[in-house]
Amino acid sequence: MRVRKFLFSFSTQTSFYLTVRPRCAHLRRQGFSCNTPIFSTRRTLSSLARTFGSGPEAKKMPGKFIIDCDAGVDDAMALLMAIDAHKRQEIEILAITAVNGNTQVDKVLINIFRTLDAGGCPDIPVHRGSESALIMTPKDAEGYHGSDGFNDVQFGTTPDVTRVQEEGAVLAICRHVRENPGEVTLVALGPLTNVALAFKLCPDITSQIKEMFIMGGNCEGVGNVSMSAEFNFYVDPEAAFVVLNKNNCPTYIATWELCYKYCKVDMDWRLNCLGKIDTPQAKMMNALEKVWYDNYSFHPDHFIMCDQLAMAAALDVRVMTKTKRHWATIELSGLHTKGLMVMEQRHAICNGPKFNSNVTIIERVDEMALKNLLLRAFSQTNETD
Ligand SMILES: [Ca+2]
Repeated sequence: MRVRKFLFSFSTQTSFYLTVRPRCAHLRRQGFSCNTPIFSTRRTLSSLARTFGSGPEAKKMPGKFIIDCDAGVDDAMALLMAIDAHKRQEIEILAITAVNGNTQVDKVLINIFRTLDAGGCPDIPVHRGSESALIMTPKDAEGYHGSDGFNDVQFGTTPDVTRVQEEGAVLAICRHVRENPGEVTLVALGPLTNVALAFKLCPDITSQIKEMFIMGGNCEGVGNVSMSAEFNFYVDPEAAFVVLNKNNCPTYIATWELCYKYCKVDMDWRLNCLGKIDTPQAKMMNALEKVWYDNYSFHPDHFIMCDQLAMAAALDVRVMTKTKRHWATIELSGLHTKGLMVMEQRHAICNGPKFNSNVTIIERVDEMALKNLLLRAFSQTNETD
């Protein structure tokens, strides 16, 4: 790498300005296109950390989180990871917003509150969001998490849902971002309906969000709910289209291929290491996932995680060991391809002077770092409340 310009200013806000020589093979592998400068903003420090790997400088600074989810079994585990970081004061969860997806939004709320209670953080604000997709909610996408989103496991108790905030999810997202410009990390773990509505209602926030981490879509055309579409983008493709075409902040995506193909934590570790922890949150997750282990044989030796991967990347940038920038959008009308994430891959365009990426695809994760975050989340005690 040859650095043409390198300017430091050590005042209260360290600025960082750097221009990278085109055709730098190292940066190209990391996802920077030719002629793409690295920005001279505070955001630059985290993007440089992502580019140049591990080390003390790569550790993510404490941040303010909004988590939009359709809980969902894997959402619950991702929430527990965030709750653990919240209790350690590594992050501050400003709000959790519920969206229709794995189940109806009112059941999503119940699952969120059950997870907060198990994690020992019952007072984190929760907001009710959209109860349907922007245009049409597909009816053939439900059921993998049972009718209630938590595999219909009977717990014998019902969480107090009167805690739900009066303010709706979309307004809460807009308000928090505007009150904390440049500081909010938005982690989206369900269909992107709430986020798209927030972008439409308050377009100024698209450039005020610090960064987004999304679980959704696919990078190799492999689907799960249909032959070519991943669940979250399939349920509300128009919302995914709006978000990817309106976003104006670093946007990281954990695709379905990362989940089932490129992240391979073995089931033995899930059952006999993570599964042996005896805490309320571990017991809850074990009960939820046991339904799958007893009834499905899909990749029996492979513990497939989805929302956990996006959350892990948001909590610790060192989780992402390989990323690549792309310009991506969503197929909205294909008979067999509706909801497919389509990425520009034409060589002449991707390497042209006007190429501008809108997403960063997480291609590989550090499985040890991921395991450590899960162990922390399952082992947390409630004594630090
Ligand atoms: Ca989810």
